[in-house]
Amino acid sequence: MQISKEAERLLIEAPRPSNWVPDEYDVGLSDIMVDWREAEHADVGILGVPFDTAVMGRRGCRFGPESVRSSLVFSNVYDPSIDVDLSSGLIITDFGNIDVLQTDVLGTHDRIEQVMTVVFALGVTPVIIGGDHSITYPNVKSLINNTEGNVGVIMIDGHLDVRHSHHGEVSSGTPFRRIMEEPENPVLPRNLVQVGINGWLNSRYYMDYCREIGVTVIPARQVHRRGVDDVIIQALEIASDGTQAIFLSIDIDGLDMSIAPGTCAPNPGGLTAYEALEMVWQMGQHPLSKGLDVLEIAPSLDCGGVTSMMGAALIMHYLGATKKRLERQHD
Ligand SMILES: [Mn+2]
Repeated sequence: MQISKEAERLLIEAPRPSNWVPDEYDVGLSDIMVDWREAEHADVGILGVPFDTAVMGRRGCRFGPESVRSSLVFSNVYDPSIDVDLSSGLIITDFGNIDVLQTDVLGTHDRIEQVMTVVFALGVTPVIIGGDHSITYPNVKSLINNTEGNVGVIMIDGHLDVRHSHHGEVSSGTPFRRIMEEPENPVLPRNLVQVGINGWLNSRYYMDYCREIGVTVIPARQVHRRGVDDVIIQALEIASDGTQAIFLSIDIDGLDMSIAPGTCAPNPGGLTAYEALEMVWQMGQHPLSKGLDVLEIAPSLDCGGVTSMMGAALIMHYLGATKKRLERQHD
């Protein structure tokens, strides 16, 4: 694949994890990945964004791409629970990490937009490993740059992330207001769904704002009580209504703190592993699904690496779902 020199200059090769214990009958994700420079095409492209300057609380998610990648290497490419085998039929590459500016939030967002706009233009489905939640703005912006018509967004998060600012500046708490305030409104409030939002972590003021403009907020408690399948159907209906593309954004703090402790602001009562995996599996198969980011995993705050492993499992489920989606499109 050919990408512009400008975009290529902003990519840094990711280190290849080396702690794999070989078994001739195991196929790991790293065994099937292709080098994007040599491949004619890729279905999925992994990108790391090692950036956490926009986190106002406990930092550390700049090391997320490294730790999630080293969990990904332990992933076998077959999952009996969904009966998907990635060893054929899905071309996956790793573009490496975007060369971020830890001293400059908006400058970093510009760089992400430059690279991601090129990646979407190749027809690749990106899986972005963050990094803090501020980067969903350039991720979605890049999808908008490649979409005729509106874009729907489903986010999994403990927090609404629709703040005006932190001290007048863009932060990891502002991306969804920024997206909805883009000129010409390519992401309408009625096409934004927020799942996993939870108690004692949000302001009434911002909840009222979401209600007033028509954003759909589904707190984690509602997911537990209604059942995840019902929530998935509703979220996909809303995000696909009149849109041409759906972006899925996962802040790992949408998941319960027992399975995702390694993050800035953990979530007591958040989504279970099953609920989150099922959401990714079903939502990723939707014909409009165009990309995923998995954010806010901070290995320095983690316990035994479980949060990185959870992030890796969500990514694997999205890869499985993407394979199913593409198979259906080719039929
Ligand atoms: Mn968030």
